[in-house]
Amino acid sequence: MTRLIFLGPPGAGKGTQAKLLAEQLEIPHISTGDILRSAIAQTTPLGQKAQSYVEKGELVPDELLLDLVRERLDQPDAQKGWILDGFPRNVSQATFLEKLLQELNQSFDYAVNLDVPDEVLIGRLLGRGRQDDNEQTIRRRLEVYRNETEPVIAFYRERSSLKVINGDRSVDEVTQSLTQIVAS
Ligand code: B4P
Repeated sequence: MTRLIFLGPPGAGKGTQAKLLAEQLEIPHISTGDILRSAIAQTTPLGQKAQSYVEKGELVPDELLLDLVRERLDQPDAQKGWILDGFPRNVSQATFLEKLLQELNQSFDYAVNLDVPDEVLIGRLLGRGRQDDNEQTIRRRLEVYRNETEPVIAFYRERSSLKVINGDRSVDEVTQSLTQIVAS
């Protein structure tokens, strides 16, 4: 049973790696970014509330995400493992997740931080060209990452659950490192 939390700055390759690994391990890839983008595309009530935050590179308010993550991790397919990609994004989400996993009687193996220098991140995101990948929004996302998400790395380090991987390598090389962590 594998349960992993993927951390890392925007463009670090969380989504790319989580998708590959989840397919390989036949477990769900749960991406809060994907859930929000799909809600925005379908103009659901969640999407309408989240859109302006995502477009500006801000974090969507916690109250829009917490119940959603609770329901998703309680689904039958999540009982055989999962990769959580993009959640938690701040310490309050990390604290929530810690309590939620206790409640659901689940644990996790590691929080994995994909480490990539800023200049590489900006190049990748501009190359991808998603709606929220313009230069101004990317800079804001990086700033939000430093202020809100980096403390989450310390949160997991203090709990001895953190693994750091160099994400500034080819997709295959990063996947290999992740596969080794899963096997360890
Ligand atoms: P996310 O969807 O989580 O996206 P991301 O951080 O931008 O990207 P990721 O790291 O997954 O990069 P990817 O693999 O795609 O968040 C988007 C927004 O949603 C946030 O700004 C926020 O507003 C909101 N949100 C999400 N979760 C939230 C939460 N919990 N709370 C509040 N708000 C939340 O890779 C990027 C590019 O790099 C791709 O083009 C890829 O092909 C390329 N790439 C990947 N790996 C590579 C490699 N090894 N070498 C070269 N290129 C590579």
